[in-house]
Amino acid sequence: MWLISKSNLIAFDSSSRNTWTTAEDTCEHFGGHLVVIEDNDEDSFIRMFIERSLKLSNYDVNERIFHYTWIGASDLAKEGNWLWVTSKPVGMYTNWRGLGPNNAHHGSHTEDCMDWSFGGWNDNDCATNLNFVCEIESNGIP
Ligand SMILES: [Ca+2]
Ligand SMILES: [Ca+2]
Repeated sequence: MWLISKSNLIAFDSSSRNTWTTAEDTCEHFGGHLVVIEDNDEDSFIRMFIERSLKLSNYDVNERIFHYTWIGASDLAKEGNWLWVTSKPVGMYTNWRGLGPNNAHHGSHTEDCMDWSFGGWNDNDCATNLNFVCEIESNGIP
C-alpha cells in the first residue's frame, strides 16, 4: 500500500517482516529509506496509515498495541546516540513509549533499532523480524 505524505511516498506491507537492516535495504532498493518521523503531524499520519493498512489486511486491530513496526532510527553507531537513517539526530520531536529506550538485553543482543507502535517508539533488538514502513522522498522518485 502506498500513500502520499507531504509529497513523499509511504509504503507498508503487512505481509512482510524483516530485520531492521534488511528492512532498510529493502526500502533503499525502492529508492527510499525506512520512514523518518520529524514531527507530530508525521507521527499522526503514520498512525493513520498503519491502522488503515492493517484493517485492509484484516489484521485484528484489537491487537494493534502489540503490533511493532520498524522505522528509520538506530543507535547502532554509538550507544545512546539515536540517529535517523538520514543522519539527522532524533530529538527535535520524539514519542518514546514508557520511559524511553532501555537497551534491554535479549540473550546476547542489545536494543539499537527503533520500532513504532500505537503506544509510541521503542528500542528493540535489530535482529527481530517486524513489519516496516518505507518512505520515498519526492526528490527520490525518478
Ligand atoms: Ca541501544
Ligand atoms: Ca526497549
